[in-house]
Amino acid sequence: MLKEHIDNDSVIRIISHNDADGISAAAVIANALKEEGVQFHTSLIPRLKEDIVNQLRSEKYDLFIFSDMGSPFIKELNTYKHDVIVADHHQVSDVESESNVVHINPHLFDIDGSRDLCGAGSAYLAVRELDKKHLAYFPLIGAFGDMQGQDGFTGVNQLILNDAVESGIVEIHEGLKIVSKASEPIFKSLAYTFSPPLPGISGDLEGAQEFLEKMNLSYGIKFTDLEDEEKDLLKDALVSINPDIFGDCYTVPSEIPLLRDLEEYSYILDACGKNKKQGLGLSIALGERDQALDAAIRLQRQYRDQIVKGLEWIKREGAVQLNAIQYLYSEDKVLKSVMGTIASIGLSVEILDSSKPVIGMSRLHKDIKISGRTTREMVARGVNLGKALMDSSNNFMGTGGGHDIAAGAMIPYEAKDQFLHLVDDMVEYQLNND
Ligand SMILES: [Mn+2]
Repeated sequence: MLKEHIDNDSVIRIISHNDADGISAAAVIANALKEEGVQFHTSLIPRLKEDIVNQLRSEKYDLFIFSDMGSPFIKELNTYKHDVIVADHHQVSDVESESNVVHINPHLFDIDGSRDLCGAGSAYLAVRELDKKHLAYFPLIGAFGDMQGQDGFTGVNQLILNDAVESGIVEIHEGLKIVSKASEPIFKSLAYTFSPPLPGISGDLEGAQEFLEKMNLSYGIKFTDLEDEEKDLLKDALVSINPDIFGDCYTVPSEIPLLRDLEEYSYILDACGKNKKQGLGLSIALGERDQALDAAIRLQRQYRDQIVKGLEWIKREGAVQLNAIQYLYSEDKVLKSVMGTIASIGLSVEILDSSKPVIGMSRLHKDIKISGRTTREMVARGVNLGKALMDSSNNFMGTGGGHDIAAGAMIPYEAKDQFLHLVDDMVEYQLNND
């Protein structure tokens, strides 16, 4: 379908999610179309809702591409007069697509969409046949954005990695997986490394300084400026905290240093999206540098500071414990903006009890935005947060859903306590009936 539209000089509408995966999804499609000389118009939005789907219907484009979103709206898209491609990896409904809709989603093939393929991966599959293997690094960036690459790539992600390596765009080499090695003083590189987690160091600037001082390493210089034997000393000390800190790094050697590491690239896009500057992220992915990149790095610094503040808050206040879940609630502007992120990191750096899913709640006027996070161990024991948040929010006239390990919802403020108890009961039920 896409090839036909390219041959017919169609103008294409891309709608994608505004997070790192969604920006990467838009980037892989937009770069492919740009190379083919096709005109397109892109919007990056926080979530697709029925009114947006109905509004888009009247726009005069020949083809609509929804990426990292769209699967729940196949029924509506079937009634479009236009051609539509949906490249998503979120849970699907049981409505089958009509002939005007191409639906790409791992769940349709019993592939795990929370682990083995991301939205950018589905988007890549839509353009791959146009001889676009050199763009295969974007789906890997998207996978990192959705926390799929951190323990190595599996499933379809692994096949995409093979494309990327075969085409020569991506190289794999072993190294220390700490962030901003060449751009931040080393104590910040360590404190801003959340994945893999370094308990006592991740998110803790003082902890990172003390750790370095104990080894007589000066914490104010950059990792890249350390002597080789100092690097080895640091590596051994970090490996004893978390062996995963040394392992495969995925790089694009032809990129500038700041964007060379795929995982770091995803964090820069993430910082853009979280600060509502997703367009900036996409322009970088389309090749803009200089001022665009400076602005993105500034956003990233600010965002990292916010995460550190959030983690300090969790350490100070702790989560409120219910039977099967725990929750965080805040009306503070900074904390609200990083709630989902600090819930995830709080679990991984062990300042939150990992045996209970975390429900992060941020008050937005009359509503509460919910970010639910749990661990792979809890999912293996039966927890499905996507289902729990969808069913419980629907009960209070809210909306929700997502993946088993990470999900979101929006509910009216008045329903807060009842909602929490319902989610608590549902998770307890999931654990007892697996
Ligand atoms: Mn995604």
